[in-house]
Amino acid sequence: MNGPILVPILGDQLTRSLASLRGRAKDDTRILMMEVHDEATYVKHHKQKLVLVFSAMRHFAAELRDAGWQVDYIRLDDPDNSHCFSGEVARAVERHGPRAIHVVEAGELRVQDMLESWHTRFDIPVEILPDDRFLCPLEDFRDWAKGRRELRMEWFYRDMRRKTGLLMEDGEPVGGQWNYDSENRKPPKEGLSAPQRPLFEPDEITRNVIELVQDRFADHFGNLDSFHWPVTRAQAEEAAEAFFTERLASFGDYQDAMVHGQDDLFHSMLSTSLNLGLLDPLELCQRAEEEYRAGRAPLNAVEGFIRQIIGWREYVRGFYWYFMPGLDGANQLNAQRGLPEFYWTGETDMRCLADCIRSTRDNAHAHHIQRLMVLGNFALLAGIEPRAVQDWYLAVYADAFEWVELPNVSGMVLYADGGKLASKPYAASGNYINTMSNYCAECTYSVSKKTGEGACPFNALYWHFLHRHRERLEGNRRVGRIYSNWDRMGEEKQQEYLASAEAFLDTLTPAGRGWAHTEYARERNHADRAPFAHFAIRTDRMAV
Ligand code: FAD
Ligand code: DLZ
Ligand code: SF4
Repeated sequence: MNGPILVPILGDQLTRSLASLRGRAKDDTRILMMEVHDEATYVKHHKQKLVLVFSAMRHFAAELRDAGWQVDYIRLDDPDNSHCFSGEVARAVERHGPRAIHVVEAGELRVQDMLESWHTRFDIPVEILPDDRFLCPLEDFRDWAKGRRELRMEWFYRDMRRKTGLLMEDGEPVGGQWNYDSENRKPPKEGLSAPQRPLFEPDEITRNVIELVQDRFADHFGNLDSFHWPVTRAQAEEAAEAFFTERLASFGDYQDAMVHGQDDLFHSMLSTSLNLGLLDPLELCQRAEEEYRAGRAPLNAVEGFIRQIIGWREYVRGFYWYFMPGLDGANQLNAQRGLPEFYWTGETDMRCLADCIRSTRDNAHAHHIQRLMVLGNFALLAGIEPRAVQDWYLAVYADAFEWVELPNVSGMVLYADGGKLASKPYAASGNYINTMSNYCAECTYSVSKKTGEGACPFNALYWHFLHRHRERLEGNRRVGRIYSNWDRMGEEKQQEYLASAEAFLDTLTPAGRGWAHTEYARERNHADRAPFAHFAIRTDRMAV
């Protein structure tokens, strides 16, 4: 075949400087973008996430065409659509007889496996290019990780600061400290509220997609009325600018705060744009640093924001590829309980959970501490099966892609990796939620009551969790000493806690499978997952 180079661009590769486009001649390139059912349903994504991905893809294709590129755009309602990536590439190969395929590596293993099958399947050269939109190449992460007794984000982050030069002066961290996290845990003060972020009204392209999603994915979770996500780079830049000038200064102080009625608080709400490729992570961090240098935002806020991006975001991506396949099947705490149905319905008297689920349903978003210390903490303490939790997080958040969702859920929240990502489980009783939010004051449960009727369920669940994992956790230097409090309680009190937790757990109704999966998707997705013990280091996947 001697046709043009075929360049498939996936839904989270919406970047004009993508490696597969850089330096290519427009008249010798055929871009392929595909809306396919398989991707929309491998978990039943939130309706807003579907609209976001399809609308951003359509806008991006229009921009590429305006810039003179030739784009084959396969819409979901195209009658000939085969509804899977490989099927659409096969049709494009038929149409254009390309002499090669150039594609940027996928963000997740499931899709990467497809790309790697194309060479054999189509019998033409397939060049899979590293995704250099991330700041840490995968082989750098591997070199950093291999041989270390334990992996910790903080050490990785310091190297990333040195490498990028962000907030550095003469080789030292600005302000003399690497990390100002201890200043970033302020409880919300009475009446705390943040400026409204820009809300983008759906244009005609987005309205068409909303109709399509309402029509075809009506049984997916989530509310569509409040769709306001940025769907173009220009909108994403506007959203970023509003964050830098109006909310960044308080980002650090209230990073861990939760306020009923203030869904975004001082968070950037930029994860969807970053993950789709509409914004560049380094540019965002440089822009944040500018606010600090100009004296408009304090160091704790700017360092905290930069750490989330060049630290956590890059770290979890490296971690994902380092431990895949295997991480998705990890269950070191042997958690077996089904996901409670209220994660989908929001019907629970626990006000903190109900509010976080409401925000998730209305916005396809909840901020970090809600995901970690309310929704995640409950799943950890109640012993919910990791795959069910992974599927939920992957489905319900507009920013969820497996490379970022899985390490956060499996490692940070559930400790299912046995402590590879986090040095201790983030387990907390109701006291933490009460300190960091205004949820408890109007909850049906009493946060100060420890056991029995009307007691906050987190209190008994906390001790139940620690008790049942004593063997594993007692030796952990960050958790071990809590057991002396437990031992001091005496048997009667301990039994009250355990009985209270069990009585509560008995009330939970597990969710039916239909919430997260279409009939066949779960079997297809989980059928042959590798055991976690495998700990594969996929050198073949590491970019060179
Ligand atoms: P901000 O609070 O403004 O933070 C700035 C940016 O830092 C974010 O946009 C994001 O890109 C990055 N960031 C912050 N924390 C993390 C983190 N822990 N891991 C990776 N990047 C981080 N983030 C996703 O992008 N997709 C997910 O699927 C996802 N799943 C998560 C699941 C759980 C259980 C937890 C605890 C966290 C998850 N996160 C995920 C991380 C974090 O919650 C979101 O990135 C954040 O809430 C997005 O909102 P924001 O843009 O306002 O973030
Ligand atoms: C998440 C998603 C959805 C819902 N739909 C599509 C799609 O139709 N076409 C596409 O190219 N990408 C989609 N995506 C993103 C992919 O599922 C996948 O998560 C990323 O490409 C990462 O590998
Ligand atoms: Fe949540 Fe307990 Fe507070 Fe109710 S009392 S909001 S359940 S932490």
